Amino acid sequence: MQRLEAEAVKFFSLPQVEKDKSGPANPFGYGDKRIGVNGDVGWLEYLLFVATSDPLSCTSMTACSFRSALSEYLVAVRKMASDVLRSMAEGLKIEPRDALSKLAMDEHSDGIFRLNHYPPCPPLQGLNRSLTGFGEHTDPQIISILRSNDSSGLQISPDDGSWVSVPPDQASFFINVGDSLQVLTNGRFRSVRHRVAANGVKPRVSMIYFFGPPPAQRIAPLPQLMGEGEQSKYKEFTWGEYKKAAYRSRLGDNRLVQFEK
Ligand code: GA4
Repeated sequence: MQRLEAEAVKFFSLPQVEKDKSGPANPFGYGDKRIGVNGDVGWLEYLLFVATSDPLSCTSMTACSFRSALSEYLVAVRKMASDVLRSMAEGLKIEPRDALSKLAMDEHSDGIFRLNHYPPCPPLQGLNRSLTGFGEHTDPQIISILRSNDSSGLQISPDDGSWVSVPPDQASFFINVGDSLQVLTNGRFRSVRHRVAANGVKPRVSMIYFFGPPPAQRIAPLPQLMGEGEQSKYKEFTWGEYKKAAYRSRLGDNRLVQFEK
């Protein structure tokens, strides 16, 4: 965690021309303020990677130390996600216990890794508002595992429309339920809207692994979880179809609503 954070800080402190050589993120690579391809912006810069299970190759020494820290982190975070999903299956009394974890751990599963850097934002003198670091949204995948440095900003929205700050803790992981897990559990686990408020003082660095299933995976409530007579709340779709629709949407859109019955 610390090595990867240090490598990320090193990368983000490179001159802009150097960072631009790894971008623009479309959708993968280095991105500066633009989020996705549909006009969303935030007060951050980031690196987005497709997180495959293949070892990553590297061309220079700097790239090598970054990539080795990244591969090591990815191996460990995948193991953690598998354990978390197993515990969730246990909590839901689903058999087999790997019913959820195998979707995210399959060799064809669609993982994305994101390193975000939120620089301190300029004071908004006279304006009674703050800049948005990363606008409110839900994650389309199954679960996301976030770890940040000791800097605040992450907020979640319970159903009543309020916003609650998640206290920063660099020794903890924040596990977020994504849209796909909401469907797989027929709404028992809820995909949570979250956002990052820009901070005027301390730079925030976060690393997030988004666990997506294989593209051909059908996303529907697990039959072993359904009660007698319980109907699916959602129309049928595959992860590939959902992801395609998600990437055409704006960040803050409710992406599940068009799949609700
Ligand atoms: C939100 C969750 C992940 O950060 C992400 C984001 C993706 C992107 O940054 O390219 C999206 C966003 C996220 C959902 C809607 C689309 C796609 C930006 C955007 C406007 C990597 C993901 O998988 O979906």
